[in-house]
Amino acid sequence: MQRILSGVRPTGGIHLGNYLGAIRNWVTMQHQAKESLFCIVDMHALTTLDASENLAENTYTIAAAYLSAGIDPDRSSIFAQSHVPAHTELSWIFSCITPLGWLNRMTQFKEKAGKHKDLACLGLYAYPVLMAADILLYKATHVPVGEDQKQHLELARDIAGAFNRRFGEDLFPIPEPMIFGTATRVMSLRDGTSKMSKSDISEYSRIELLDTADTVAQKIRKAKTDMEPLPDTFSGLEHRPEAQNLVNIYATLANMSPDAVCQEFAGENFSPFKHKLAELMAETIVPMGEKMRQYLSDKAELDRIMKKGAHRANELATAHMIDVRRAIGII
Ligand code: AQP
Repeated sequence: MQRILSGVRPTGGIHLGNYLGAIRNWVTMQHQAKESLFCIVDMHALTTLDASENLAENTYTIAAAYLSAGIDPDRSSIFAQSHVPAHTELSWIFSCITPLGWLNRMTQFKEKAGKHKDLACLGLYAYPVLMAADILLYKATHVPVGEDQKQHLELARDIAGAFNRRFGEDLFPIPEPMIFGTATRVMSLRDGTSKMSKSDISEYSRIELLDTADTVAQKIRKAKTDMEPLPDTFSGLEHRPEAQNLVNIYATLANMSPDAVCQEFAGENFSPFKHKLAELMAETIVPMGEKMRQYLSDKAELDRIMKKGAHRANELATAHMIDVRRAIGII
């Protein structure tokens, strides 16, 4: 792998889905790639920014989560997206070659805009174009993300191809999505048909990386399940989305197959399973949360790490934007 890039929006409540679906994979991949860049995509957070949210604190929290999960700042660049102005410059250039028809297909816009599409901001609609710029600015070859970002990644590939054809130069490599593991789509603990999300109004829908062991246990106890016992194979969980989700999370945390988890608890009700799941989860989450609190108590250190990351990111971006401007004819 030549160069990997990924990011998380600092929208508060970073959760188990962000960790298992994305960040955990980055930790391994940083050792396999020639170069890795992980940004805190604060410009993306503006698309849904709530007046009550503290963007600055959330930005530090995501940086602390990267470090606590095992991203090594001496190996990978950790930085805030807004500290590299070329993201928005390239995004504008891409906006001028991206047909509206491509954006109209984006399901995440429809989900996030909800019933009041006309009131949604332009930034939310253009979000996938900025995401394409995030990736292509660094000529990233591999992008490790959760399943929900697959469509945006396909758009980034289309935009790279469109730019290369329009300006007759292969300036942008076509990035490969890296969506793997048993937790590519961790679902809400309250509704097994919607994904675990930072913006869900119910805190009981997600396990946050800063949750204590007691909170984790309480959220798992209250997690929605059904009255049936656990079957001896995963396929026996058909039409039971909440149970499927919990078994998948268990399998990922314990490094087991979902079938092996079902075999272990076959015929039992959810109570002993949930008890063990809460323990497993706390073993992963609680030490990470403690490290995050330590990092968060030293913002100067987080600033230093993000400044170093932004320096490297700006170096790559500046060199690449010279080629982009030349290809277009911007003098
Ligand atoms: N539930 C999930 N399961 C697996 N992976 C997930 N990711 C997000 N939710 C899940 C992955 O986490 C990375 C960062 O996501 P993001 O913060 O950029 O935005 P998102 O995908 O919209 O995540 P959220 O948590 O739902 O945030 P809000 O509510 O603010 O929009 C991505 O790789 C994503 O795939």
